[in-house]
Amino acid sequence: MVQSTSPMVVVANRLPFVLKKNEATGLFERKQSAGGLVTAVAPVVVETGGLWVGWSGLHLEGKEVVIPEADPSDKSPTAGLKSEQVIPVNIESQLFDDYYNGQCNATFWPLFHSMPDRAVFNEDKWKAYRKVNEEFARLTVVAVKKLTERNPEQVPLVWLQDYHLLLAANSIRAACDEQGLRVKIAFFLHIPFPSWDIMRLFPWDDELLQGILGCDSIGFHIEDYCLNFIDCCQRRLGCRVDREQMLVEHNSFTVGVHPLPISIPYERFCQMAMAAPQVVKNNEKMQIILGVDRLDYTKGLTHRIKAFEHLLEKYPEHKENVTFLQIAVPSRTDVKEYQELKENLDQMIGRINGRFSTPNWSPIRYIYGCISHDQLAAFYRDSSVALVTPLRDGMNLVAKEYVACQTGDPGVLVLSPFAGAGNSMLEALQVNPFETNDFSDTIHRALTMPKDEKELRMRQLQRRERERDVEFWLQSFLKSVDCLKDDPAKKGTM
Ligand code: GDG
Repeated sequence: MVQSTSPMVVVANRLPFVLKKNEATGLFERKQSAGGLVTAVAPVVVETGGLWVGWSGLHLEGKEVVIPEADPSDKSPTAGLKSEQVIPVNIESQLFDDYYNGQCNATFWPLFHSMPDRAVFNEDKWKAYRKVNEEFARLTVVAVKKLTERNPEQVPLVWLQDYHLLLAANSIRAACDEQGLRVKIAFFLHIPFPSWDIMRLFPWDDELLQGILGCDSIGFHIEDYCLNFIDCCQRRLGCRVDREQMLVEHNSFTVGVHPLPISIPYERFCQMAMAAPQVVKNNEKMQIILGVDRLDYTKGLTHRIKAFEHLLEKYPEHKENVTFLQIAVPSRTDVKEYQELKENLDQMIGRINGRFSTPNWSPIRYIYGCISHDQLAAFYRDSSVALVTPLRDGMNLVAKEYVACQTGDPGVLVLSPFAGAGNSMLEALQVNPFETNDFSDTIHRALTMPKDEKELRMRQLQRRERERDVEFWLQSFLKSVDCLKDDPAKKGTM
């Protein structure tokens, strides 16, 4: 296991588990939340006796959230996290809505994905965002104080996660300075960082950039996002920068910027794929083309369906021989744009199935919902082609999970260059999702690719992803903040 020299305080919008009320006892219980971040980071928090600060998912309007201990049967990565290691953030529901739906999802999500036409700029939401960030900062300082009292020799490492917490660093630092607490602050962004030309549209871009620069160390998935950030700091704030060393000088501090491509627990997916029962009907002739995404406009679902329709028009030999299976996980369902996207997809799929279906075959199977990890691993394993074709995506873990699950005859990964994953997964077939004709040709090429070529491409993808798994990511992060405990068994870092 990767070890840290400093106790870690993870600060994220959400706690690492979901709280559910047991109707029989009236008490809250922990339910696992399955994200890769939790799997990777929770063990380090447990091992360093650190803390996790985050919203509990509940609105108790002023009442305290009592965090339950883990159930003795809990085998999840958060099972070792005692209730005193969890600091819940409690925000009144209107303020939370303005911060989360208003600022995070209606402004930052589209803007950072370079879709400014969809972004809403509203000063009241920005004020709500500031306020909520201050509350997260206040509780983070409580965490730092707790850890310092326990061991004054160690400097706690605060790790802020994602676009929900862009402004927290400066408040944390100011309060720690005032109280004489030492602290190291790092930040990691899970979505892209856009170019200066997009970022400058945000009316409070200077405040936002200064907020991020309150950290000692800043991580993005890939070098392009790092360079975009550095460019913004230079052009908007006039900072001195070093693009080679990826350093930004701000208020006479030097901040390090690091490309840290996130990944998956590779071996876990591999084992799940080997153990999972068959979910796709065993039919030699039928090839499955798979899509797995949160239902989000950044994921390019309508472009993908359009390309699949064009495939059936241009290459009619695939009729009755391929099925496109799209799993779309419901997301932000109370937002109008997401509801419209769902209606649009329902209509497109209905129309295409009406147009091409025969008595024994429908071209598109569509699951609007969440399936279990075991089922997901089996779908990955049994599909001939995976379409990971977002219009813009920070990294995209589905591409990596698909590769890890190719434990039998390998399939083909079709990947958009607009996903961070496109930067390193070079043996995938790359396709621009906006170019429908080329997209259909690429799906055809994937469906008809010779076995040798599939194997060659997949083995290389697997070799890289196995080596650079989520532990490698965590290790690289700890190294970037100078907190990696020497471990003779450790793998090489980037
Ligand atoms: C953000 C960034 C970045 C999907 N369907 C089911 C299911 N999933 C799981 C997948 C995968 C995860 O959801 C989706 O991860 P992505 O990376 O594809 O996308 P975002 O949710 O947008 O994540 C992204 C990521 O943060 C990490 O930094 O890569 O760019 O946008 O793990 O397996 N899981 C289950 N059932 C499903 O039906 N259990």
